[in-house]
Amino acid sequence: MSDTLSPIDTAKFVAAKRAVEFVEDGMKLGLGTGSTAFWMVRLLGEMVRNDGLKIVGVPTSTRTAELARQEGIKVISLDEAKWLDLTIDGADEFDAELNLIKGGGGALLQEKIVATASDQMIVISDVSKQVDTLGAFPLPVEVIPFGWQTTKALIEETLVSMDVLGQRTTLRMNGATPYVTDEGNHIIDLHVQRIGNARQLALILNQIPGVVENGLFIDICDVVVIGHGDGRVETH
Ligand code: ABF
Repeated sequence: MSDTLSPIDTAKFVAAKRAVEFVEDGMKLGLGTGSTAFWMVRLLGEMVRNDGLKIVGVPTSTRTAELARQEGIKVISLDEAKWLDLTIDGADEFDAELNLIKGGGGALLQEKIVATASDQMIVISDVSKQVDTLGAFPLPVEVIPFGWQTTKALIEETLVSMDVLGQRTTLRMNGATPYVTDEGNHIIDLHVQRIGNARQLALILNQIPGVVENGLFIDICDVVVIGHGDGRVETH
């Protein structure tokens, strides 16, 4: 599967390969979304088909559910699983405290619910996602469709009033029409550049009426497995 990969795909592959070493027979797994997580799903599929690995998976998006079923992984709902042993997922950024920005793939709501309902969360990532301070990647915020443009204005007003790092915060819907999530909600991207207090921002955002969830994962990730283009892998 990994013979002629580009450096970036090599990094994602080796991170996924290390992460699936944590998977044991009988586990109930949260299956992440994104290109790195998709390597993990494919590797688990091989283990199910070739080694008889017995697992069930709760996907964090419809596209992960489709891939998992194609790979022969038994897919169940989170309500059927009730609780998970381990979630393996990607990220858009991670810092030294293993706090994350996630949701660039538009799946942050299911990802955060599934990761929180797990005994352990492992993030798999290429080294380019490692940052000193979160924020260079636009922070996705999921809002309900009702009055979403007003909610966007409320978010901007709140961020300016709390003077997020004293920098002009720009909000942008990705593209002319908002991205619609699996739940039919919209995603607003916060271009803050540097988030000085991610914990505070995460709490304040979710107090704003109309906001469903945001892409800051604080105190949720337990381990980050970092892949490099030369095949090296490190675990933090
Ligand atoms: C998903 O993985 C999203 O939360 C995040 O945006 C994405 C990262 O994608 P990739 O692995 O393709 O870089 O969990």
